[in-house]
Amino acid sequence: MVAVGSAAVLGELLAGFFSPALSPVTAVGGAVIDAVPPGVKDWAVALFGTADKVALLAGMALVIAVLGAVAGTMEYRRRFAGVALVGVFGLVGLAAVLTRAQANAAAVLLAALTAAAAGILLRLLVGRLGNWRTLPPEPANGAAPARRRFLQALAGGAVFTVMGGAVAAIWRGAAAVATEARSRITLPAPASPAAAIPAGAEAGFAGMQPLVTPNGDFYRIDTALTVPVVDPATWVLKVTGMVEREVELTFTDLLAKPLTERHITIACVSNTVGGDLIGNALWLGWPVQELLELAGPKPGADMVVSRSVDGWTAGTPLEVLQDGRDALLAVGMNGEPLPLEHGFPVRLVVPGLYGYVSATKWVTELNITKFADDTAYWTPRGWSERGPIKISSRIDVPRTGRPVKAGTLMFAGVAWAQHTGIGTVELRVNRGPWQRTELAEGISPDTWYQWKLGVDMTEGQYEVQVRATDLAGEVQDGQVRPVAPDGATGFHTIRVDVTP
Ligand SMILES: Nc1nc2c(c(=O)[nH]1)N[C@H]1C(S)=C(S)[C@@H](COP(=O)(O)O)O[C@H]1N2
Ligand SMILES: [Mo]
Repeated sequence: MVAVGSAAVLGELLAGFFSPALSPVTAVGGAVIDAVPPGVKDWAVALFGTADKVALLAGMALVIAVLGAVAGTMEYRRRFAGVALVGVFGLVGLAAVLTRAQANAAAVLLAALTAAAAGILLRLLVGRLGNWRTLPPEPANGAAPARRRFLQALAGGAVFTVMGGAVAAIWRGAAAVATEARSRITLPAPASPAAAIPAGAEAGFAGMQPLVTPNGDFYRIDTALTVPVVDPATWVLKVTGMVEREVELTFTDLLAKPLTERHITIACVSNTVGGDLIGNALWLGWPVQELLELAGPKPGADMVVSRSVDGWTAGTPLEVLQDGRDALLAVGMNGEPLPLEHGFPVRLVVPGLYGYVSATKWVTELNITKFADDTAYWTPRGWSERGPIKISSRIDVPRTGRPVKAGTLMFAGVAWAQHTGIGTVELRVNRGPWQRTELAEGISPDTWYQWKLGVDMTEGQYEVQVRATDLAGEVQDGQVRPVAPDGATGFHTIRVDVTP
């Protein structure tokens, strides 16, 4: 029981640390909830009422304890018999994780790790128990007696299970408050709905990413070791600093505002050429400009430092937030309240700026100030004060290094120049002439655009590059530069092996 309990607690602690969505216990519990017939569910709700989830968790703890006891007895009788039983349960757990909507590689890895830890700890503890029975009571070489070594390991595991379990439970409880609150939120209809996605904006090739990135696949970047948990009931946003009037806004205030809904592609400054730290979502939020009008920035102010509940900050040029673009105080992402990892309950989204200077998640303060007087989180750490997104493009199809058959090869990918929009995308083979690709109609200049081109190719090895030009006529920079201090440049280059 100690071995299996320690492993389960370890899994929960790791999940608490990285993301509540990774919890193996939550995944298995969720799978149980989905799997039980409606009759049993009704019965459980009738019996336990709102304590039904606690009852389920207690039930799972009981199953884990019984599993541990049985596996321990088997392992003591026959080496690896108990480990095998734990392995079988581990596989069942893995299957449960795979049925979850949030299932991803990290969740599967964590579940596998938990099961492996259970098996290893079981063997270790039972091994020591066996030594106690077989080794002489007082070893001649002066080592600790086997009995004491077993009891020490057992006590250590038990203490870890209890103390770690308490920490994990507190973490889970905090995350549960936000998760519950999130599930009760009904987002208002936008006063200004997003334009319909033009037919043909999505090429739909295998291997391409969808035009609108599902929340579960959206890249996540932040400095938060554990996802900040914010209860919308107590959330407030303060507008402070160089303003005529300080403003305080609650979540209820915010939802009552006329909201705007827009597709906006956000990107990370750490995205390497050809990388995937970029995603496009349908955001719902209140224009930051309207909030700024309420506060009335004083003359001389030129920066808005947005602060997260965990202290992280971004510095955004004030003029960018006032020039009429759809900079949003966002509450919704793809038709749902923001996921916890993406800033629940409120974050900023600013078309045209890298995330580190604009996209503050779990935002709680906007301080109106001057670039000369303040610096945001990443500025003293080697990143530029200003972070406009650079024109960029990517080849998604075919994948680099994967052999393809000679004939007409389809190339496809995305290009972005947020807030200006993409004018043309061109491809070149072996540094030959640039060939114009077929550019899909974009959703708006604030999003990425898809492109494609068929090229006749015979057997051989080729280097293929892509470059974009924005609607203002500016051509993507081909000079290879690293991500620091203000975003990578260079053409995405792939190698294509054409077989006969
Ligand atoms: N609170 C907070 N907000 C943050 C960050 C952070 O570290 N902390 N990182 C920013 C960076 S660098 C990026 S690229 C975007 C990523 O947003 P996403 O995780 O929703 O994709 O969030 C921004 N907002
Ligand atoms: Mo970023």
